[in-house]
Amino acid sequence: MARGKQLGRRLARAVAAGWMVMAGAAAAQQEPREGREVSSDLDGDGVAETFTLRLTEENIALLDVTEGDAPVRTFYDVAWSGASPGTLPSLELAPNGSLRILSANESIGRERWRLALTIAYRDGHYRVAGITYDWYDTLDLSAGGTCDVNLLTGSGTVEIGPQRGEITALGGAPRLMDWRAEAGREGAICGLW
Ligand SMILES: [Ca+2]
Repeated sequence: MARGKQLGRRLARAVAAGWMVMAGAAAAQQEPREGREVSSDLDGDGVAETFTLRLTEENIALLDVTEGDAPVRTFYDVAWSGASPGTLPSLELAPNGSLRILSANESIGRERWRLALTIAYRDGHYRVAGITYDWYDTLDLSAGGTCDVNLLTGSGTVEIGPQRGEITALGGAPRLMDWRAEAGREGAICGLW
């Protein structure tokens, strides 16, 4: 019952934050291809951009974008980065060619998590088109959950323990230039904090 109350509180907060909550269905998962550098023509001009993840000493990851030999842009703080295996961010391409920025803590403390940002190009900007956030507690296996939201359509699901809720995200897909990993925006989107 504690899990149900916990989910209820979280979903109530999601409603308070301007989200709609309904009984829900599953979201599709995508198969990864990992790396620190990937190429894809996200802006659709016929030439693939190269996306390179750069780790800093400040525990943040930068994303360099180039096309041909020309720099396009650097995005700052696109992902949290630790210093040990299980905490290092990476890039992959989704089957449809979208970029995914992966970060995680799978090695430190009991509160573990994984976050995938799906990046797409819409209306002249690289945008966070979707998020998938998973969390678990190594000492309390019932405390985990998953949240998957398509920010282009606004539809998503939150699962906590055996319970599932469908959420609708308002506000659209934020520009990647406005995203800051340290802000923990995924939790707000998912109604978790
Ligand atoms: Ca291009």
